[in-house]
Amino acid sequence: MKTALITGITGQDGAYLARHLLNEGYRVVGTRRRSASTNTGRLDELGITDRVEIATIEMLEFGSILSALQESQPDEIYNLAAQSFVGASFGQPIFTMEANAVAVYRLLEAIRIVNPEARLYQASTSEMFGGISADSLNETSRFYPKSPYAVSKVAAHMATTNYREAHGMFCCNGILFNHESPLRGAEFVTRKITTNLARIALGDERPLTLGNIDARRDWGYAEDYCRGMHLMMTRGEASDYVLATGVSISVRDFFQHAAEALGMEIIFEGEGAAEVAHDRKTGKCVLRIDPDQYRPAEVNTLIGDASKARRELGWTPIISVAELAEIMVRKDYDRLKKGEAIL
Ligand code: F7E
Repeated sequence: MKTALITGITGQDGAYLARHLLNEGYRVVGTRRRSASTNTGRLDELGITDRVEIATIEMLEFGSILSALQESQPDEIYNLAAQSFVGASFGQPIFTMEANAVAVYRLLEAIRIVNPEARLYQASTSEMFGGISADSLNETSRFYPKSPYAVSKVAAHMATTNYREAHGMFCCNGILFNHESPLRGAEFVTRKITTNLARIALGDERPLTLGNIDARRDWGYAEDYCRGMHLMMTRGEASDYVLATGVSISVRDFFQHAAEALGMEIIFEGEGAAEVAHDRKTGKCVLRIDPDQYRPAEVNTLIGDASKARRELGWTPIISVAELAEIMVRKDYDRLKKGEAIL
């Protein structure tokens, strides 16, 4: 039986990956930070809390990572722990660099010391391309990070590649474009849209507020992407892979898909910060723009080209963005209707 260590197991990707690996027959050890409360909501929702071992780890502490590796003796390590909110990284650039980049060096060093044969998956991101305007971004595209988050992820990406080249370790970077699900954190735009539309559909009068609704993203379904992470780790040789759908739509279009799935008929009026959206059926104002949500530097458009993953891993995303919006908003509607808490 193989052992997988997943840092950040309590997040969206950690939960889906844990379930996938359990189904593949792995022993799964997940790490989380020490805190007063244990947030296993996503693992509970997938019904796997009792099937994973939870270890406490502090990614800012080298000794803590070293002990976790010595105790769990993993064959595969999936580093999903991060400060993953791009917007927040502008206010916390140093913490973001520590948690997302320096921590990866600690992990790489610890693996090299404890067991250099262990395989590492590093969660890289499409945000690294940031300001590159290309129709389709792949593993050879240039990086142009536009936020402290993206800068930290470029550093981690390069460190991971360097350990592969310098020490011959099996280290791969998964360059994942945005991937969402009903388990997505409520502060990310897709989930913010679906939780708030569900609330409005159930009678709440307060409109949702968003920032730049013209930003375009290549949104896929998180479970598809977690399957891809595992495929990267089963190869004979380590390499880096883009996972993306190849379709990019705006925040405005995602909002529209989700609203339509709840039976709303959306009409947009006005421009820029004065733009609003109404539901034609009820006459309710459902969306306003809040300029406080604008980022100091924005990534306008991202579209990925996953042809290497398709060719070498046989990976293809299954769920389209319109289906994704529908799955998410229906789930949030059902949760709120039953009086359940939003994860
Ligand atoms: O923003 C715009 C915002 O926060 C998407 C992370 O998982 O994916 C994620 O990063 C877009 C941006 O995701 C609001 O300005 C408008 O253009 O959902 P997001 P992200 O920044 O793309 C990548 C791949 C990662 O690696 C990251 O860890 O939506 N937007 N209005 C808004 N965004 C938010 N959050 N809230 C708004 O009100």
